[in-house]
Amino acid sequence: MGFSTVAIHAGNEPDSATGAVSVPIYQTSTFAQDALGEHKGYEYARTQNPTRAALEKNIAALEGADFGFAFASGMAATDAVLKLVKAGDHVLLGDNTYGGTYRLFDKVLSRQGIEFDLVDSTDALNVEQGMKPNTKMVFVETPTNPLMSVTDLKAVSEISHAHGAVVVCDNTFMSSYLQRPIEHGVDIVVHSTTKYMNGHSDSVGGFVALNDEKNAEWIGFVQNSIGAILSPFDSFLVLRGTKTLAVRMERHDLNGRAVANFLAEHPAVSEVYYPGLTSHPQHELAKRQQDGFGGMVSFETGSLENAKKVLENVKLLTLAESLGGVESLISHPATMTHAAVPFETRQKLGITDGLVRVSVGIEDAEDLIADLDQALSA
Ligand code: P1T
Repeated sequence: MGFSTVAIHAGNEPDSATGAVSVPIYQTSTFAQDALGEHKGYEYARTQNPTRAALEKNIAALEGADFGFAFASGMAATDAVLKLVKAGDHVLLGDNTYGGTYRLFDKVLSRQGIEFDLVDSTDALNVEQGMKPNTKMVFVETPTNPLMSVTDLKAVSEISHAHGAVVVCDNTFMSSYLQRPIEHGVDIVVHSTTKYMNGHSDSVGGFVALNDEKNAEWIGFVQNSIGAILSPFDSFLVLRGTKTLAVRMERHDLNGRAVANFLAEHPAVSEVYYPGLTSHPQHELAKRQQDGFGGMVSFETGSLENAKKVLENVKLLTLAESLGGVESLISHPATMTHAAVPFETRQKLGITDGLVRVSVGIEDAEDLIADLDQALSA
C-alpha cells in the first residue's frame, strides 16, 4: 500500500465500541476490570491508552517498523532511547544535532556515566575512526539542525553494526514521508512529533520506532516506568496530523526549494544551507536517500546585526523557535535553538551569529519570498 493509504488507515480502524470513524480521545486515567486480572487490554492509562496505541501503530507503520512508542516530547523520546545504554558505555553523537540533544548528553547523560564523543558523520570514515571498544550506540540527525548536513545512513549503519553498535536516527527534519531511516539500515528512529508529523504547531510530542523485539520491549518498559507518555489529546492531534503528512510535505518541499533558490541568488546572502541545491556538498546523497528536500532552509547573513535586521523586519514569517508547522517560522540558531552548544563548537560547525533558519510553511511561496526579500533589503 502507498504511503498516504497507510497514513490514513494504519491504527485508524473504526472504534470497536461505537463505530466512530475518527479514533476517540480516550480521556481516562484508568479502565474498569471485569474481575481480578480480567480486562480488555487496558488497565491504567500510563501503561496503555487506546488513542496513544492507535498513534503508535500509525507512525510505526509509516516508518516501516514493527514497534512504536509515543512520548511527551522529542527529548523524552531521545532520553528513552538512551536508556538502552548504561554507565561506562560510549555513544558517538553527530556533531551537529538540535541543541537540546547535545545538552541532554553534555549536562544529563554524562553525569550518569555515559561517555560520548562528537563526530562529523557526513564522512562515514569518521564514524569508523571514532569507534571505541565500549561504543554501544551511534546517534545522528540527518539532515542536521540547523546546517542541513546529510549523513549516509547505509554507510554509517554498516560501520556501526560491524562494531556491534546500535544506530539511531533523529528523523524530525524529513518526517516519515521524505525519509525512512530503517530502509537504509538504521535500527531506531526518533521523532519530535512537535514538528512535521503533527504539523500544526499545537502539540509537543516525540516518537520512537524500531524493529528489534528485545530493544522494543525495553523501550516500552522504560516508557511505562518513567512515564513520559504522550497524552490522549496530543495522540489524537498527531494522528490527525499524519493523515495529511504526504500532502503537507509535498508543499513544504516545493516551497523549501523555491525559498532556497531565491536566497541563493540574493546579494545579501553569502551562503544557503539546503540539500536540494546542487551546490550542497551532499546533494547527490540527499537525492538518493531522501524522497525530497523538505522545508528547512538556513542562510548566512554575515553578522548578528544583519541577522537581527532580517528577523525583525519579516512581517509574514514569525520569529519563533520550532519548525514543521503549516505557518513559516524564522529563528536565530546561535541564541535560540543552539544556545546550549559551546561557542567554539558553534563557530567550528558554522552556527555563526549571522546564521538565520527558516521553517518554510505551506503558504504561497511568492508571499514568503516577497516577505524575505523586503526584510533582506530593509
Ligand atoms: O521539542 P521536542 O519535541 O522535545 O523535540 C526536540 C527536538 C529533537 N530533535 C530535533 C531535530 C529537533 O529539532 C527538536 C526540537 N527543535 C526545536 C525546538 C527547534 O526549533 O529546532
